[in-house]
Amino acid sequence: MTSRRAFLRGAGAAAGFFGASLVSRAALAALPEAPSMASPGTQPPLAPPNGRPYQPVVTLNGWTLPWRMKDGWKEFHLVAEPVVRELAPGMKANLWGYNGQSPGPTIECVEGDRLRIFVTNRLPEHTTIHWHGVLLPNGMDGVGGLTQPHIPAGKTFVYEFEMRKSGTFMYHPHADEMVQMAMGMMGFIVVHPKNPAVMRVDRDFVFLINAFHIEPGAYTPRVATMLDFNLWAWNSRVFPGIDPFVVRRGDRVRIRIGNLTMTNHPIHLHGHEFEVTGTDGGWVPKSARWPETTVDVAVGQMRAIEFVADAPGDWAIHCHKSHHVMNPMGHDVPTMIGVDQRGLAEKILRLVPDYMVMGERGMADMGEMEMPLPENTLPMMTGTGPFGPLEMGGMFSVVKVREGLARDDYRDPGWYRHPPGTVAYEWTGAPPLAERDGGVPAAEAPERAAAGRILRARKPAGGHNH
Ligand SMILES: [Cu+2]
Repeated sequence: MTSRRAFLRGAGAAAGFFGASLVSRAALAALPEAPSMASPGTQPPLAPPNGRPYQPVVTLNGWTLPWRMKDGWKEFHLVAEPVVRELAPGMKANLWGYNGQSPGPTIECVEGDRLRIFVTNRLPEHTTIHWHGVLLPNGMDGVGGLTQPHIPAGKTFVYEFEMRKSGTFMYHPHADEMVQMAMGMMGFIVVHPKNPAVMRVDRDFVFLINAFHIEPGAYTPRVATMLDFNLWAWNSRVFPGIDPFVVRRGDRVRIRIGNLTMTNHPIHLHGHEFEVTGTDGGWVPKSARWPETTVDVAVGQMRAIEFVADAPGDWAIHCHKSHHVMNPMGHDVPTMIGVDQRGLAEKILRLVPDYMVMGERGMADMGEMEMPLPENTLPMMTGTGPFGPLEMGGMFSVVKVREGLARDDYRDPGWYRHPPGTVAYEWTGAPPLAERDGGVPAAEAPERAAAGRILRARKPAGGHNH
């Protein structure tokens, strides 16, 4: 133990002397392997190969970091490094993350486990890792300058602590925080209860809410943005790049949602009621839960929601801030609803032959048109469902509830096939009567007919006022 630490310090010093590119030929032999992930797709849950058993989580568009057991410690190796992350098909971003992706891999362990986490810094600047919500010795808390020296570029530091309680926590730098989090550095920590029967669910998903500011055509986020982010992401993915949550009808489902952006996100699930069963402070006692369909996840919070997936179908799950279910858009879009642009368009078309009249009837047109875009950006409102354009972007996905899936089957089952007669349909009878024209027969709706007469009576009076 002591000799091992001395060895690591020695290796670190040598690496510093030879430069970052030589880090660790020697040290790597002693360090646990640092697996790297090349795919932005949701990886199958990692069944624990050793230690206490548990039901593993599924990281949305992510993965769980393998570990090795050594002398009673679970040893993990995180590598902080620049990564290229596909945010959705058609757009890649130069981010900073861990082990090949942003966010970093999920760290899973069990209450009572002793963790030794090696953190190698391959960034061009120093970093640290703070273990948000974990109860640990002060010197392991990862606040650069306060509880430890920063991890210089090219060096590896070791964190050691025991997981005193189960729950859902997050990790992120506490060093040049605004830049490093704007670049995508964050990850989840799931500590499973010692007794697998406690808080047991059938499917357990995790994702972090994050946000980026990348100008259309650019690849690297702006790092000084405070509010004006234009890519609202779940695990560094935006719709239509976010995988669905595939669940079996009757499953008890948990979704753990952490927010490391700079604003709150009201996450709304369709077709089901859920309860908040956990926060980054721990599990919520049963007596303190109530039914919800929207949970507001404030800045720096985690909320675990649970529901029984009893309704088959494709159920939307999304942030309820409507500008968070859009991809990059100009904020200068004027309200054109009801504005007759015909005269204007004619004049502009003489100068700009490709000019398109937009917004006159709302912005749905934009979801249908595939307009030419700059390289490496995404349409503002996009995606196609079984019935047409979805007109979404950003923080939107679908919970797909299906009959009879295998326990561990998370493959996308395709769109839901609605039983005949269960889809909203067009009325093809007589056209509705225009009540303002006095068309509502008094016998059918006397109060509405009366209202119509009042409207007509008032109109001339209003006109004289001007
Ligand atoms: Cu939001």
